[in-house]
Amino acid sequence: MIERDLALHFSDEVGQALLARKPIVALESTIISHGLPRPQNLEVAREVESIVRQRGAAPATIAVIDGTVHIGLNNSELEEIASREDIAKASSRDLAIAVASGTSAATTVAATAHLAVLAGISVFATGGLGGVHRGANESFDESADLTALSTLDITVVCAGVKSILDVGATLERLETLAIGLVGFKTTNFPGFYLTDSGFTIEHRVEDATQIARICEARVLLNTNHAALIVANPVAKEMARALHDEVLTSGLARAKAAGITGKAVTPFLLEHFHSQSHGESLRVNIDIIKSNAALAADIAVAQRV
Ligand code: PSU
Ligand code: MN
Repeated sequence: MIERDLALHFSDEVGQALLARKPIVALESTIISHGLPRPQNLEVAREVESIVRQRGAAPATIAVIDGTVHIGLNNSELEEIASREDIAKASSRDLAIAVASGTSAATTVAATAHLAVLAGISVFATGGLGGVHRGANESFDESADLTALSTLDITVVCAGVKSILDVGATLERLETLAIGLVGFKTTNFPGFYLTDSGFTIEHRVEDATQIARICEARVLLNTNHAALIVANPVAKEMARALHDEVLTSGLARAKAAGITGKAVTPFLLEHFHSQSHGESLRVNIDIIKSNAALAADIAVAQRV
């Protein structure tokens, strides 16, 4: 049998934090390689890691580089993920194929959460979750993020889901899959670029300590077989009129171009970035920084 520590390569920082039982925050890499434009992607990835450190936790950005799963990236590895042309987008089903063939891949929420749990990390910060796409009743396009999170004991901080998705259907699927959901200081489910997607959620939490106590109760009640999602709205949302206009044109363009499968989400994100004159990028960066800070606070608030 392959030992866990032989299958995974830990950065010095994360390896030491695991041994010392110090707080750790997992960070996804698809947002770096496929979600943000260059060169800001590398800058943001570094800033996010430093925010996690300032709050007292170790950042563990997760990716597959030349067939090796990395839990925590050093400076040059982070640069590779941000700038190499051969970085694929890997969901959990793609991981073994990338490892066995020696290729490189950034990990989605599904793949990052899977590897974080394997590595013994229980808090994860991302930007937006994947979900049910509009028209999914015909296309069957539902992100593997949802089914992955239905089987993983991890707390995921995100800014809700983007309005490129069918938000209502995504919330219904979260309920069916028994994935926990709390709003951070709100009961309005955030719509990523927008603070309010128009959908209400049941539970509101006020601080990181309260979330850490919920995590403990989940263990006691054995309801921690599925993830807990913390929906954290961005402080200053995107201008609504611009958002709606770019969303409409993006959906139309994706349809006209016949974009399907794993290319849909990166296509729509790129459309937002190129058509919103920097506004979607500003919001996206704010989101990932704020989610990383909250995730670090949750990791620090957990009693070991
Ligand atoms: N949503 C965003 N930004 C992102 C993603 C989703 O607002 O960067 C990325 C995440 O890595 C997520 C993935 O896990 O896209 C979902 O892709 P798909 O819809 O193909 O499952
Ligand atoms: Mn999809």
